[in-house]
Amino acid sequence: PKPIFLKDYRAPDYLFDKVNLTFELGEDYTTVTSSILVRPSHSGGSPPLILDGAEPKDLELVNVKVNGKALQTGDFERSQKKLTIVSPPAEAYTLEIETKIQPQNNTALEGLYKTSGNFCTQCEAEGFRRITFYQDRPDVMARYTVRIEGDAARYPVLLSNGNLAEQGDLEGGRHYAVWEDPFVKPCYLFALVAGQLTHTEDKFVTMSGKEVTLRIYVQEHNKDKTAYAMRSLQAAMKWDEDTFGREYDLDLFNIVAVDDFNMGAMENKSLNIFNSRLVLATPETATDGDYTSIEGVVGHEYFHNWTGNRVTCRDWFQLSLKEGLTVYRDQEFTSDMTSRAVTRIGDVQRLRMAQFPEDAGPMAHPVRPQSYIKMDNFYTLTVYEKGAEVVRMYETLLGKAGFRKGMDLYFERHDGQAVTCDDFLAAMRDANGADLGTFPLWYQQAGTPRLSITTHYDEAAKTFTLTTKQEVPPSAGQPVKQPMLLPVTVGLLGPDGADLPLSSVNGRPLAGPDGAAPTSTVLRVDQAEQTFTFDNIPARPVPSLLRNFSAPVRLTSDVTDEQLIFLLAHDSDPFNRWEAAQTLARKLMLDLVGKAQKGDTLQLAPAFVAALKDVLTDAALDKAFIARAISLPSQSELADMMAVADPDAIHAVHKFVTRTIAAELRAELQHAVDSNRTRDAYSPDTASKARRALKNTALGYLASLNEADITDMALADFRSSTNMTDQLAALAALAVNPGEARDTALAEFYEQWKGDGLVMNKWLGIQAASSLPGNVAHVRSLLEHPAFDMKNPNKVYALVGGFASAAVNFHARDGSGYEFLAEQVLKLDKINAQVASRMVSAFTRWRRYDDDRQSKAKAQLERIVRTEGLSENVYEIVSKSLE
Ligand code: HT7
Ligand code: ZN
Repeated sequence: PKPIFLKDYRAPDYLFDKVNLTFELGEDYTTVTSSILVRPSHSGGSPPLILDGAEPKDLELVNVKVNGKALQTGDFERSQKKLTIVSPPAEAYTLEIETKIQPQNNTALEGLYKTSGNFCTQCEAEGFRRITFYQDRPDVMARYTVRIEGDAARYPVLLSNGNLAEQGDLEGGRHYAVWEDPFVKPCYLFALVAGQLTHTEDKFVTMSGKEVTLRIYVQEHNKDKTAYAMRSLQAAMKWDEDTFGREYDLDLFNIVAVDDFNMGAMENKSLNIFNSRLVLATPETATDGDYTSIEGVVGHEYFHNWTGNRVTCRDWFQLSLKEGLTVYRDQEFTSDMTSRAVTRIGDVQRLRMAQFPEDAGPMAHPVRPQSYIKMDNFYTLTVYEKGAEVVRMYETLLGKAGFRKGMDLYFERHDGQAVTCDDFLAAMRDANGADLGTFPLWYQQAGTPRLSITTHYDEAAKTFTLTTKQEVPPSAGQPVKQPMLLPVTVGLLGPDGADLPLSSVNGRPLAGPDGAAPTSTVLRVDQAEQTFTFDNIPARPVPSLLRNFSAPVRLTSDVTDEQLIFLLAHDSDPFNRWEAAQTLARKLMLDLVGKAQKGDTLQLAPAFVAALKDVLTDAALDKAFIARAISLPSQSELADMMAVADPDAIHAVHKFVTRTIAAELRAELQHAVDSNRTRDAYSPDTASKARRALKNTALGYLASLNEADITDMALADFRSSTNMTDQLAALAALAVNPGEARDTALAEFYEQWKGDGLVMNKWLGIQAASSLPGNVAHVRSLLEHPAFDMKNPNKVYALVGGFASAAVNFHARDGSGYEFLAEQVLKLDKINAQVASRMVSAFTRWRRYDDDRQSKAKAQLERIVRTEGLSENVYEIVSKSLE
């Protein structure tokens, strides 16, 4: 397979002004007729028109006409994945193409496919070419009219983008609907849904007084599970008006929930299609985490209406233009709806746990990648989460008001266009007259910058100096990198823990919005080495560095353990309070890992336990914050920080530290459980979620002690809980230790929930991710369980993905975990290449392990890459991993 390069981008020779699509839905096949008004984009010659398509087995060409006249052999060429109109007219013309497809056999879940008997589409990134031949690229934007015809009994609901223009009955029990979308769009935003669905309806009155009808379509048995998604949608519409002045632009907004979906959701114009796990929620079946995800993802897809749909990407290399920006927007939405500090902590945790490793592995790529084989492989944490951090850095550099000015100019300049990340940067820069220096490098250089900061206090001069050094590590194809502009937010704490006023840095006076000296300032770190000296610092301060995680870097500093404990107790920046505990925990645990590897006895620093106790018992703190602050860094985060990752030693240390904390803070943890249990009816409000988060974190600690009274308590909680958050937390606590209670709880949970596919995914996930020795055999047996289905992505993510996320068993010394994953990847690849490539990605970090594990993982990667008929998706990940 050949890569596609950003540097080869060329504007299309032909534009499509208007597209009429007709779908005749059938059981054996579906006929698609497209009629496109084609216009040459420039004068001078009429080069061949090359259209993208799928292989003949997935897309049958019936006929092609130009201006109503059928083309003869020789006038067009159909190759494996293209249709070429050899000599098209030099003036505007109508191109008509008829194709036949078999959605019922489409297990790849891209293009038009069937899920639970209903038709549905997924066209991003390049799925439209499985429906008909087209210039399948985002810079070809057209107005669409869509006519859908189908059996009225089987498919009573017929939906597409835009407004319903017409509907009626046809002969033979069939009916039709015609949808018109007044906005131009690329084909990746096209959508069609047809089937037996019911809907709930509400409305939203926009800031200009327009009434918008909101509908959520689900299967009949899920009708009572849409209330939270509907509320989230209304909140998102209001938030986008209040925060960015963006109003919804049609009279109807539809969401459809489907069970079989490769990703989370899709922002098709006015017809969002969602994985059902991100729509359906009742207190009994969805956890607090699910509720938070639903609100965030409903918001995310809605926000795409402006950042993605009204202004879209010129090409797929610019994906972060819409995704990084929209993730930033959904993070801000969640912050405003819930707790800003806790949201930021969660977002940074995810970045560190998953994006940092990606940025240090063989698939490392810039936020704007420079090449790809399969675009689906670039819907990555780097493009999404690091991309959001890049957007956040504009906000940090320009201030909230400056960022809003930049957004306004971006929409003013580019509404209705397909643009690039450079256009976004230019809008931010021009709206503020800003000097963004080396900031564009964030779009070009892969890898997480390493920032080290050393400090010096000059008692006599009353100055405090920070010396910064930054380095961007080499990555595939980028051996040498330049320093980038990093906004580093800093505060200095005085001896009483209060922020010191910062009157000047490097001789430049500082002033906050009110003219007074601020207590935080943003340093522009853009050289390999720099110094920043603060004047008028009366006593040696404790520095609070990189407040709110103001740049996505790996920070090291000379801040001592005692200073970290001080920051944990006093920092006015809540993110850095949490970060202080994490930094300390990471240091202590990595040190213990070294000891465990040598077989030394392990001891946990009493000062650390005491600091955690202070947090745990501080009644003034937000309970959700406490839950986060007492949680240990994840095992994958620790592995990522080691020269040679040792999953067994990390697991042993994690277990040891957890148990030691549980034993030493037993009374406080028990109190946290008892005092936060409630008989109140479930509510997903922030305070109630915080209470449950603290209770369940404390329960997790206590369960690690594996004592009979705690097991009895967890089992009683499991049986008496009235919501899924508490029930699943109790099940997870019981599942940590092998034995009767574990088996009983898993069996009871299965009996209670076997009729609910989404809940069963949680049951599969808990078992799959277990660290109990030899779990691979159990996971293998679950492949045959009725609760599992290889064709359903959610189930694969729960069982196969869950297994690969649990380091001890996936990296089992005997190689059984690697063998298991390779087998599943090869099976899956025949069914759904996108899902297979997500699963095979667990192998990408194989070089981080010891020689023995490396050779076993490599053998499996070689086995995969040698396999005949491997998809491009899996090939790209595996071949890059082996490079
Ligand atoms: N923009 C959407 C991306 C998406 C997708 C991409 C590839 C394959 C399947 C997919 N389903 C949805 C989702 C989003 O970021 O909003
Ligand atoms: Zn998105």
